[in-house]
Amino acid sequence: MAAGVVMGGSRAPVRSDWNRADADTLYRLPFADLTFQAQGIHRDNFDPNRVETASLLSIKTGGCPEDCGYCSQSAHYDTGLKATRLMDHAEVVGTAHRAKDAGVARFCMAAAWRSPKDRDLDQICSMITAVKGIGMETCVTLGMFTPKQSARLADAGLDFYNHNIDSSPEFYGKIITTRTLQDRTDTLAHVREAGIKVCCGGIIGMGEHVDDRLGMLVLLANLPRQPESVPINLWNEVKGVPVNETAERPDPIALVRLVATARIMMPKSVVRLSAGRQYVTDELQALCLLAGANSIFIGDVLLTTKSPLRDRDKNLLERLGITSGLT
Ligand code: SAM
Ligand code: DTB
Ligand code: SF4
Repeated sequence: MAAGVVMGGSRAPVRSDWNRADADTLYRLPFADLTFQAQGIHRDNFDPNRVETASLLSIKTGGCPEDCGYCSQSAHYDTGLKATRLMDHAEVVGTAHRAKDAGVARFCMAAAWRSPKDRDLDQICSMITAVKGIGMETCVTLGMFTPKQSARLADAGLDFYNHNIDSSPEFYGKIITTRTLQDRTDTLAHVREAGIKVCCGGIIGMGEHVDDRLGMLVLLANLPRQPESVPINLWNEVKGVPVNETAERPDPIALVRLVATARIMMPKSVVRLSAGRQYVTDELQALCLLAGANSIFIGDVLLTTKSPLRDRDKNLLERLGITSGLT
């Protein structure tokens, strides 16, 4: 097969033997060839006129023992964020109800933990069961955990677990020292063993090189099974964290190239434009959607930082003729 050419088709096998040279060849194709190929693969596997929606809630904010250099919630940095305790069950379910009424499909609950304690898990499991009970897809992101803990989440009815690898193996150690990438992939394996779907992606714009972004895609695409959901976050500016010193907003065309490359390498995964969309123009979002992105977070706050207003998203999707279920 010629360099940069990948077979499409919904029945084409999903490759798990990607290397950086393959990813780089795709990424550097002439823009029209790259986006045409990505759009073809997208159409083979998804409705190109549909975007999935998810909303986020920080159920336990700040005071995190991990030292992730990009995060407002790490206790290692002075970001001015006030730490909170685990949110009350009724408040979580009430927020999920409002998201459901607004037409959002998935509710993602996030906690600033290195890993959950068993007694916290009791409360989380009852939140999952309640949110599932109102007819929403459920996702949680709680840090690392054991096979036994993942089985409990599965029993509670959890659909997705979000656990990002965040960057390339080389860059990982430059932004986080309190855990390793191996810790991360171990938890992903526990999630899979419990039969929970995986949501795993990363952040760009922290000062990493294009090669790190491609290294991250290679790692994701070569996991024993590709993640069902791949969030691509643009680093959301946070004062007081180390990444503030190195961050560089990615070139808009580089973002589209990365989305298209992700779409081609992971043809059946939902690719989510996640944090940082407030920095992105409507035109650039439209290009990313054409290149194969098909999910967004809805709501004016993500966990601790901003996102575009829901009305702006609704208006953009309407102008593009994209169905999302938003009311
Ligand atoms: N503590 C858990 C963990 O790290 O797995 C769950 C919550 S953590 C906030 C979830 C993800 O949010 C991180 O893996 C990272 O990809 C993303 N994230 C955190 N801070 C961010 C920022 N300032 N901009 C963009 N993404 C960010
Ligand atoms: C993901 O990849 N992005 C979301 C979700 N998974 C949990 C989180 C984005 C956080 C942005 C920074 C903040 O708001 O604190
Ligand atoms: Fe803690 Fe997660 Fe933030 Fe890292 S990304 S500091 S683990 S909340």
